[in-house]
Amino acid sequence: MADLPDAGTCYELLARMSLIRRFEEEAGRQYQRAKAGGFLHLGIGEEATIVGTTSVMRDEDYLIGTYRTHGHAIARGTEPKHVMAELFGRVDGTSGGRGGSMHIFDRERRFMGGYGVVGGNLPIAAGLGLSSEYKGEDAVTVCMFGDGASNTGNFGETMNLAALWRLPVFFLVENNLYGMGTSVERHSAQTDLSKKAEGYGIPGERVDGMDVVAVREGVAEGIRRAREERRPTVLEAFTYRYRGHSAADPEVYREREEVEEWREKDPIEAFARRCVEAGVLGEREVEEVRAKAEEQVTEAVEFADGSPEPALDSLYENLYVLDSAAGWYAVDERSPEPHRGEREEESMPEAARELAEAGAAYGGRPDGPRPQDRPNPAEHGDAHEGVEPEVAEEGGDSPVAEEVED
Ligand SMILES: Cc1ncc(C[n+]2csc(CCOP(=O)(O)OP(=O)(O)O)c2C)c(N)n1
Ligand SMILES: [Mg+2]
Repeated sequence: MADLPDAGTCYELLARMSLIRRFEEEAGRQYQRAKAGGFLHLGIGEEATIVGTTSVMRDEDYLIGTYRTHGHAIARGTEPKHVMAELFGRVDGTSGGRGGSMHIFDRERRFMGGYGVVGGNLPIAAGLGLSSEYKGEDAVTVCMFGDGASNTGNFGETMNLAALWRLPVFFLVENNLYGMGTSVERHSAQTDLSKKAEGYGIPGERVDGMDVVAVREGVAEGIRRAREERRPTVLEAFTYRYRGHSAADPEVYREREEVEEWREKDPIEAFARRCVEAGVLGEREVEEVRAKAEEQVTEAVEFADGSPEPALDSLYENLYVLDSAAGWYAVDERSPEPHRGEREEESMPEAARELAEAGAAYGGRPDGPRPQDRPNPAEHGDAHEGVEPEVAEEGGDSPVAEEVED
């Protein structure tokens, strides 16, 4: 068993894990009260994997995760009140209330999200690694994803480029034994997930994801390899979510006894016990950590509740890209003439107008019209007005039309 770090670090690890646990318990409660909308995926039980990982990252390093990332943001230093406000869909949320639970984001702390598409964060991690490489930065990108995500095409494509281009990326598989209701044995031909990138020459290790100290050690080595040797690693951390996949999960795929067994290995209880038995922390400190977490989460709920809803006329803001990535994007495949909401191209330079006429959509420019100055399609009827929807001819065999009728 890996040695305990110094008392200050132990205190900090316990405090972070306890805060995340308390936060998520409360998030679940607020969801049931309909204060938080959309989907809600809790990582209760996975705190040692999360905190063990972030605790050995530098401020300059990037982190990107999945849709189960309230804890990851808090572990990176995002204030719980801003995460709670995001769950509540309020303006003080990390994404101004637009992302909700699945899209927590904090650019300042280099937490690059919350990502809803399973495996979709992997290529983005490679991109972040490539940008660090390109800019000659020392930063490492840590990419965390689930066991289920290791089956996606993105996994192979990302591993290939990460190895080929020697990107400073570290991959951590949060193996909680299930992808929704499907166990690893039933969803992955190779059940040793640490071996899944072996063919690309990427080394893999396995670690007890319920042991925060073990995770720290494994991750520290992987990050070192990425930073110094420019070589990626896959670390598979065995962990467990005590709650369902999302808030709406009847959990028919696992036995109650299995959950109980894993509860015995509760990463927070186990670590607190170990610290006390080793004389590194006192009972009083463990109690203090709990009380502080309680206090912070109560404050977070009050803050989120007091934060305003986004204004209705801001509905069309921030739809495309950040100001720093201005440009034209070929996303409009409707018809070449300008549509409602795109009138600003009248004041655009010739090149931009040509792009618009060729069917590109305006993605925002720092010196261009602000989104709120554009006509609001909601006030003027359907933004797609004038475009005939594709309708199956009578007697036609459109499967879509049939499905609708069913
Ligand atoms: C590309 C894609 N396919 C399917 C889904 C639906 N889906 C959401 S979560 C999930 C399971 C993923 O499991 P895993 O990667 O193990 O992560 P965990 O939820 O266990 O943290 C699936 C299939 C999705 N969001 N994206
Ligand atoms: Mg999983």
